Amino acid sequence: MSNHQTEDVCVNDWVNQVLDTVKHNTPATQASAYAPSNIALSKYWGKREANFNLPVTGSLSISLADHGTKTGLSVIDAPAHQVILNGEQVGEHKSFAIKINQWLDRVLPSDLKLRIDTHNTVPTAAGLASSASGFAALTLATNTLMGWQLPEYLLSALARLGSGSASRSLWHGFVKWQAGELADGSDSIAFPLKPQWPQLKVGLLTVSSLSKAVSSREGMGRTVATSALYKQWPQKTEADLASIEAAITNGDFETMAATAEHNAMSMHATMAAAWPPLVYWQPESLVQMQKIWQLRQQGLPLYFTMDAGPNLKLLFEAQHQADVEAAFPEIQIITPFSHVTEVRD
Ligand code: 2P0
Repeated sequence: MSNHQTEDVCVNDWVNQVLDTVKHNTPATQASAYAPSNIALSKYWGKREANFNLPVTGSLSISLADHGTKTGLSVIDAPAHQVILNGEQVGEHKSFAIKINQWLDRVLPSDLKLRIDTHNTVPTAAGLASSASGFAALTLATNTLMGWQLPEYLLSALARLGSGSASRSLWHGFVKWQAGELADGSDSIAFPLKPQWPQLKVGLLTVSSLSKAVSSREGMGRTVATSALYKQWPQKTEADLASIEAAITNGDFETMAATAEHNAMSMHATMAAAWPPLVYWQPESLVQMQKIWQLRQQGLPLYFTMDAGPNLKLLFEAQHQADVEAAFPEIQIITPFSHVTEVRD
């Protein structure tokens, strides 16, 4: 048996162990769930183990309210699952369908086949990760369909098996994913943080809607393997995470947003030092960064973060929305805490 197959067996053993604890009810005929996208303020970049998607460090995110994924599941009488994305059937050999099928085959009885109807409410052009909200919605919907009634920490761990950042997308508001230490990842789980920040705004600034040439998964692997600067990253990002968490508790916008921007720039520096170099920015990304730095110099409390793509996510507070809209007429603004009543304990 190859190493990869052995590790796959380990993941399946862990899943079976978790699902052995639940009552095996007859599945419902259909179920659906919604999960928001999330933007990390301190980033997940690098895995200590790839089969369980275990991160080198913790990370902390803000969920994007009604920007996310709604997934409907229905039991079908067919030899294979059918994956539908935004109304169109996805071929079984597409990586999107392969990842979903792999996740479902781990958690479902082999004779149960589903139609998976996935709708992203995030404009694809904004380049927001849909794998996070996608796997979170799939996990929540499967939990309902199968009547598992699993606790949220286990749902977070199951969502992580699909995509690391999905572990953070089960909740609205601020969410922390702790790295954990155990080999099977049972302590590498996310949970929502209590503080809410109704004035907080996230502005999506789309620089390019082209799909990226290098996936996050490949990009982080390359960075860990070849970037000398990556050695500095775990310490830097853990310090940033602590500082952002404290700033959120204290309602200290400047510290929270400045640390998030610094964290994103540091992550991109580790990528640039990888080989072959990994630069997700477009020239226009830098133009927008310089515009933000200039506005900040003029006194506007405006910061940004960036992920594995060329688009910027601006961070500011409600009282500055008119100034931000005047400077960036094309910006799309999200109020993460517009849905505070939906935040689950
Ligand atoms: C994050 N990103 O914390 C970071 C910042 C991208 C840059 O999580 O391999 O799609 O499925 O675990 O979750 C994107 O990585 O990667 C990501 P996998 P994922 O949001």
